[in-house]
Amino acid sequence: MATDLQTIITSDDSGVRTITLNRPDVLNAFNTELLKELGQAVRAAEKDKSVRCLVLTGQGRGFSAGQDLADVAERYKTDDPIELGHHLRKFYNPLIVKLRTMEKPVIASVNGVAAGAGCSLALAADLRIAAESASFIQAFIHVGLVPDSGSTFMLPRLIGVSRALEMAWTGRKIKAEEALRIGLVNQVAPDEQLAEATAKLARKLASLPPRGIGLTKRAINAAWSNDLAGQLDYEAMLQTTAGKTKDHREGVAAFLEKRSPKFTGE
Ligand code: LHQ
Repeated sequence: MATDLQTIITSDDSGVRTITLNRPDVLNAFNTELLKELGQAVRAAEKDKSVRCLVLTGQGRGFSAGQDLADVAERYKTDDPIELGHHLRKFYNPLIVKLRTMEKPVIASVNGVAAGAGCSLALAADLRIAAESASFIQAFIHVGLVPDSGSTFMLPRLIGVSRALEMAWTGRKIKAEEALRIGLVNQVAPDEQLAEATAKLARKLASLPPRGIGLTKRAINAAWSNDLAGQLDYEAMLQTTAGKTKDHREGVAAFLEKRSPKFTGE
């Protein structure tokens, strides 16, 4: 693993790769360096067969406060002002697509505030565990922008159209407890137990059959645009693939032999 990283920290444990955003002084706001390093680290996690679950979290008291606005302001002063659409297409959009389509579970362990594109990053994960003190803010409107980095796609799917619009229009801070109630997060843990709760879930997911896990993500993603007949057919196709894995045979044998299965990813 790379050791010269400036803006993220990566670590491995029991098939779980954790990427920690590491600009705590600015609540892990995204500057270009962070976007580049995060993009590279996510691509590496996808390729590495030993990684069976990816966790994203933040160093310090924030998860991420979104785009670094000081960086944006600096660029507006120059002859080469930042063009936001270009910046999104170059850095954020490929990252969000990768997280949504990589066939491994991605958990956002939301340790503090997730605002703007930082909120979008949390939404792009498959599962979210929030610390009690964490919060979610669609901050875009406060700086005259529209939600980006997939927020307009994920938010209505997770919490419904009206709640999504309310969050996006008002930029209201949603605390962890409300986030759990409306389905924005899967779990809330006391602050001091967040890392442990995340590790428990991540290790569990990492121990399950990787093909089954990955193809399930593919199927659920496809369901957003398929009709029933198409989805049933897609399930049948994916099941043909899953049915040919050794892990499937192992699961069946373990059940009949009344023992725990050992999944290898084959
Ligand atoms: C920050 C930031 C920040 C720089 C806190 N930048 N320094 C846009 C453009 C381009 C393409 C991609 O997409 C986007 C989408 C976006 O992400 S737009 C939305 C950007 N984010 C925001 O508008 C959120 C701005 N931050 C806040 O509203 C507050 O900081 C929150 C509510 C997140 C946290 O409030 P507090 O807990 O009171 O912390 P704080 O405001 O005191 O922040 C701590 C430090 O972090 C502070 O620095 P300082 O030197 O004063 O201690 C902030 O300036 C810095 N910081 N967010 N996005």
